[in-house]
Formats: sequence, C-alpha cells, structure tokens
Amino acid sequence: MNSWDTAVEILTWAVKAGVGEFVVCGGARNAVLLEVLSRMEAAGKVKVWSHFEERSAGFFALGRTMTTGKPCAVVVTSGTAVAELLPAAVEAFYQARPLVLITADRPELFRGSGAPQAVEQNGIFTEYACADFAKWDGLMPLHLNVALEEEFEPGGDDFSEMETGEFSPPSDRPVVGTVARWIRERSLKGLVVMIGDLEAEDQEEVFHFCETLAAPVVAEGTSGLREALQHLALVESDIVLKENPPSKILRLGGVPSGRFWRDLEDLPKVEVWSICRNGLRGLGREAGVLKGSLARIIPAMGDFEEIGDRAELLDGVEGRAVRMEEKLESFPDSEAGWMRTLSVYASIGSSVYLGNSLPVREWNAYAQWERPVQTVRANRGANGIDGQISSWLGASADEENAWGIFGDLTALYDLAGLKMLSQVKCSGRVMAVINNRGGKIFDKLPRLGSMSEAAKKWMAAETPVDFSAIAKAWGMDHMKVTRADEFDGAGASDRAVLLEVVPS
Ligand SMILES: Cc1ncc(C[n+]2csc(CCOP(=O)(O)OP(=O)(O)O)c2C)c(N)n1
Repeated sequence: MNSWDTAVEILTWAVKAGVGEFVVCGGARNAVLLEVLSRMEAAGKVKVWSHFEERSAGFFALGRTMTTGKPCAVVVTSGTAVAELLPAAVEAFYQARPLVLITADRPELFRGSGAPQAVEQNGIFTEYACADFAKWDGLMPLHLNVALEEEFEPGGDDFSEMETGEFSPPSDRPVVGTVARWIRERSLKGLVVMIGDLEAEDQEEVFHFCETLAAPVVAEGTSGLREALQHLALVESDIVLKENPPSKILRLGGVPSGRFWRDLEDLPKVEVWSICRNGLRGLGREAGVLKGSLARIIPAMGDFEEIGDRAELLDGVEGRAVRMEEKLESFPDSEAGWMRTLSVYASIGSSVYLGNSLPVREWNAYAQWERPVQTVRANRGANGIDGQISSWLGASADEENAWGIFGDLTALYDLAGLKMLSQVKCSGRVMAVINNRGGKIFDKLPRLGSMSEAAKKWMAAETPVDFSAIAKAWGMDHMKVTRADEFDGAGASDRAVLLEVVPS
C-alpha cells in the first residue's frame, strides 16, 4: 500500500474508534499523516492541535483525555520523537487514560539497520502502551506504529462523508463483590476513608457513600470533594493517623499524596482496600484492590449504615483547625499563607491544576474551605514534575479563568508547553509559579539534615531565571508578588498571566 493509503486507513480507523482530537508535531516521515489530518479537519471531522515538542505534546494530549474522557492521539515522526512520548505514556498508564500514540516509522526492512531516524519502535513503550488494538481496553495508552515511505502522492479522498465513532469506555467487569463483601463482613469500626483523584462522574456517588458511612475522611483536593466533606475531614491527617493508626483504610480513586499513605507500608496490621480505575494497589505491601469506575461499583455494593465511631479520631479536629487558621493568618507571606490566598482567588475560577511537588500537598493542607472546588486536576499517576504546563493547558483548553499552580523547577521543565497558549482560551488564565528557588519539597526530607552541603544544593537545583522574560517570550503578562496583603487578584485580561509568587 502506498503511504497515502496507509495514512488514510490508519486515521480513518482512529476516527471511527472515537479519536476526535489529534496533537501533531511535524517531521518528514509523518508529513503524510498531517496532510490527511488537515483534510479531515477541513471536512469538520476532527480537531487538530499543532505543537513542535513531542514530550509536551504527549502531555497536552493526556490533558485532553482528562477532560473529555475520550481518546486523544498524538502524532509524531520517527526517531527520537517517538521516545519523547514515553513520560506521557507512563503517566497515562497510571491514570488509566486513552492516550493514543501514532508514530511514523520507516518501512520494515529498516528495522535493526541503524539507518537515519530508524529507531527500534517495537515495544519501545514496554508495558505502558498496548500495541494491539484488538486487545486495547481504553484504560491505558495505545501505540500505533505506522510504516511509511517519505514520499507520498495525495489521493483525492473526500472525507465529508467519513463516519466518526463514539468511544465507548470499557464496561466494568461485574463487581464480584470483593470490596463489598469486605465491607459487609467486617465491623467497620475504625475505618478511615482516603479519597484521591476522582473522575467528575464519580464524585456524587463517593460523596453520598461517605455521608452515609460517616467515617473519618481524608479527601485530597483532586477528589473535588475536599470542601464538601469537610465535616468528616481529619485536619493534619498525616500526623493524626500516624499517632492513631486506624484498623482499616478504604481508598477511593487515585493514590493519596499524603505522607500517611506511605507510612502504611510499615503498618501491616492496618487492612487496606482500594477501589480505583487502574486496579493497582498503590503500595508495596499487601492490600486489596478492585478495578473499575466508582460511579458503577458503589451503587452495586448496596446500602450501608453509619459506622458512628468517629469520635476518637475526630477528637481535637476543631482545635487543630483553629490553630491552623491562626498560623495562616500570622504568616500570610509564607508558602502556606500564599497557598491560602491563591486558593481563595483560584476557587472563583473554572478549574485548578496543581503541579506535583509542594503545590498539590499545600493545597490539600492550606487551601480555603468555604467554597467547594470540584475541578482540581493533577498528574498523580507517576508524580512527575515533567509535562505539567502541557497537561494543564490540555485539560483546561476550553476553560476561561483556569488556574495552574506550579513550583519554579516544574515550570522551567515544561516551558515548551507554553507554545499551546496560542491555541487555548487565555481569558482570565493564571499560571502561578511559586518561586521558592528550586526544589523546596526536599527540605521536608528527614534525611536531608545528614547530607552534605553539596548534595543538598544538587537536590534543590536552585535555578535563578527571569520569569518576566519568560512571560514576555510567550506573550503573557507578568506579575511578581511577595506580600499577600498587597495582592488583590491577577487582573482580568485576555492574555494569560504568569503570576510569580516569591514567598518569604
Ligand atoms: C520528571 C521528574 N524528575 C524529578 C522528580 C523528583 N522531584 C520531585 S519534586 C522535585 C523538585 C520540584 O521543584 P519545584 O518545582 O521548584 O517545586 P517545590 O519542590 O519547590 O514545590 C523533583 C526534582 C520528579 N518528580 N519528576
């Protein structure tokens, strides 16, 4: 088959399978794919986003899947361009997202030849992507390797009648009842519910489930239920749970970011069960897990009764909460104080994206409680600091007043991602960068104290840059702030704002 026909076949198939959006990066080898896509877009059948940096493009596509729930494809040329997609594939794997990787390749006879741009693509994503469409369940990346000749002759295809398909998410396996049975067969005394990232469609079921059980809850910001479940929430949960380990933990959704989840490795007596999309237990130690969508599993578990033994764990919550508020008021310019201030403004926006490292943890601990914030996104699959701006822009592309909060190194990591500002909504968009001079999360490591000054410096990797120049380079407004009492919002502009926060 000539390259044009191959490209038409593969892209027609992808569209039929429900891929409606493509993020493309140019190259000679995949030029034919781009030409076919341009005609499909002209026929109104697909949406195409244009990028140049494949690593960022992969994360942007991942961001699209987070919001649409549908597959998004990233289309790249052969050679190292393919390898640039690995980080996004890893993240998509752990988030169980339908990221489709369409990579151009040289014809088969080039395999193992060392010819220019003929890297070995077979299995390049290892278990992080499925290479066989017939076996793809939509809950992980799919890799389509397309062997193409560089030269192509465009055909006269008319795509106006092309059939587009709806992606149907995989139907859940029947709930065999493991978790339901576990809950039913045991006294739930001493149960604590930990809630990580939730899909929007899961939030209501999880909320009612928690309300009914009335067990103590640790709800991450990314659950979208942190504020709504505040009446059941443990304050300073990492400390409280460590001092008073519960006998059972039920985790719903993504892996929690808090310290206590890691502490569970050393608490074998605490029974742990998870219900989550990727079916991974999220701990090295033994723990039960049920894979599937919470929106379907929870109703299938039947009715539950209130546990009603919240008292000991929730004892002292109020005192802790009051002391926390006093601290935040006394230190408004600290990083914690700034997170509170930013959260007040961000909660009025349409969505919040939290960079890995301190922002996601500080939001959980210090963000405001008054206004429920349902759309809080993060890449908690593999917790990378890479691709964060791209995932944010992809996920919030259609949203006005979208907020993203990132560490300074995290922001520097993905500057190429800002390319997409010209293709997404920018009105009221705020990219807050907490410029605390490098990786400050490591200050919290107990073992840092015993490390040499040189090693500590390498850990922090302080990288002074002029963020105003970065903002200018990408057509953003720049605002630098140090004092919370002088801040009254990032302004309402049609241009995105880079809000540089320098905490004391
Ligand atoms: C791709 C990747 N490389 C390295 C790490 C390890 N890491 C975790 S946090 C961090 C520092 C992040 O610094 P910054 O973005 O400034 O945030 P802060 O720690 O100050 O909140 C690093 C290097 C990682 N998570 N992902």
